Amino acid sequence: MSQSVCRFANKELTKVLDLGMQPLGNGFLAQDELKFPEYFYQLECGFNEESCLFQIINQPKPEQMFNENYAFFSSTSTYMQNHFAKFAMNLITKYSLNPSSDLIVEIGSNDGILLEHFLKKDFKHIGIEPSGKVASIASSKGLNIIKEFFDIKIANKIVEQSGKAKIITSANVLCHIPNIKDIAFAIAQLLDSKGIFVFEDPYLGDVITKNSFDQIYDEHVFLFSAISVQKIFNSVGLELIDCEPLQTHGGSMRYTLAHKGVFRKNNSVEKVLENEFKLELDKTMTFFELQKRIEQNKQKLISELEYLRKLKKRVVAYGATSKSTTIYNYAGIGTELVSFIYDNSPLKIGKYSPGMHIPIISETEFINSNANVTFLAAWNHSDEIIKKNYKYTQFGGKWLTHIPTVSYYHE
Ligand code: DWN
Ligand code: SAH
Repeated sequence: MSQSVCRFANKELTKVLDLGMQPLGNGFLAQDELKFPEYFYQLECGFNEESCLFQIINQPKPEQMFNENYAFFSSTSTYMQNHFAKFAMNLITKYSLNPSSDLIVEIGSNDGILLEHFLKKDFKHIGIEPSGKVASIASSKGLNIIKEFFDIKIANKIVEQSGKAKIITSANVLCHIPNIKDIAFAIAQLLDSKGIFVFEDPYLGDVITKNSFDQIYDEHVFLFSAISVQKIFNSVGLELIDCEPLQTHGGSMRYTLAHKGVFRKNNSVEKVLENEFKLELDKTMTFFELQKRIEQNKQKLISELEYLRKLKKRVVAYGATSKSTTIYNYAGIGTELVSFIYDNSPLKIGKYSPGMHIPIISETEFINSNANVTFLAAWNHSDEIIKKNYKYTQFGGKWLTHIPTVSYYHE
C-alpha cells in the first residue's frame, strides 16, 4: 500500500530515504519456493514535520506479512523471556493489579512470552494475535487468544463480553500497524477510565544515534518518537504520562499512557521530549543526513566482506533476523560473501533468506562452522549470542557488526 500522505496527519510526506527493492523481511523460502518469482517492493521512507511520524511509504498488506507462516517466535531469546517476565511482575506490583477483577489485554501476543506470566497468576487476560503458528503456541500454553488483527471491532467485542481493560499492553507491535489513527481510537475505547496503556517499540532516537537503519523494513511501518506518540494519542484523549528508554531490540522506548487528567505525568516525558528536539527528530533534514550515513555504512560493510573473501576467510552470519533482510538486500550481500546463516527458529532452519537466498542452518551446528568471521546480524542480541558461543571466540573466531559502524566486537 503506497502512501503519499502521512498515515496520521494526512499531510504530504517528503521522501527522505530509499533502501532499494526489498523482499518481505520474514519471507524465508523453502527450497522448492526458490524457483518462483519472489515478491519485492521499494523500501522508501517519508516524513512530515507536522506529525513527526517517520514511516515507510509502501507497505505490503498486513496479511502478506502476518499469517500462518509468520516465522518470528518471540521466545527464541532467553534475554527477551526474562525481559517480559520482569515487565509482567512490574505491572502487577506498580498498579496493584487484582487477578479476579482486572482484565489484561495484549495486542500482538505472539507465542505468549508476556501473557504466560499473567496466566500463572490467574489473571483474566486476552491476547490478540493474527499470525497462526505463534498464536497456536500461545493457545497451547492455555492462554486465551483471539486469532485476529486488532481493530475497533475486536475492541468492541472485548468490551461487550469481558468489560474494559485495566491494562492494555503491546510490545514491538504498534509500529507494525498502518491504520494507527483507528488503532489509537480502538485502544482508547477499550481502556478502562482508570486503565493504563503501556507499549514499547524500537525508538527513532536510537535509530538516529546508533545508525541502526536495519530497523527499517516492511513490518515496521513506523518508527516512533515521544513527539509522534504524544500527537497520535492526544487526538483520542489519551495522555503520555511516562517514557522509559530500554536496551531491548537495540534501543526501544516504553510509553505509558492513560485517559487525560487521571494520572500525574512523570517528568521523564519532558526529559525525553527535550532530548528529541536536540536530536532534531522533528526535522526532515535529520533523515536526509541518515541516508548519507547509511550509504557509507553499506560501502564499508561490502568492502570488509570483499576483503575477507580475497583473504579466503570463511564468513558466516548469526541470526536470520528480519532486520538483516534490509542490509543483505540493500548491500547485495549473498552467498559469495556470507556462506550460511545460523539461527534457532524452527520455521527458519532449512530455509533460505529473503531475496539473497542464503541458506539457514540450526545454531546447534555453529560450533562446527569453522568460520573465521561471523557477521552478527542479530546484533541486538549480541551479549546473549556471544556469551553462549564463547568457545567460538576462544578458538579465534571473530564477530563482525555494522551497527553503529562496521567493526569487530572486543577489538
Ligand atoms: O519487531 C519485530 C521484532 C520484535 O522481532 C518483528 N517485526 C520481527 C522480529 O524482528 P527480528 O527478526 O529482527 O528480531 P530479532 O529478535 O532480532 O531476531 C533474532 C533472530 O536470531 C531470530 O531469528 C532468532 C535468532 N536467534 C538465535 O538464533 N539464537 C536469537 C538468539 C537470541 C539466539 O540465541
Ligand atoms: N510482542 C512480541 C511480538 C512482536 S512481532 C514481541 O515483542 O516479541 C510482531 C507481532 O505483531 C507479530 O506476532 C504479528 O503477528 C503481530 N501483529 C501484527 N499486526 C497486528 C495487529 N493488527 N494486531 C495484533 N497483532 C498484530
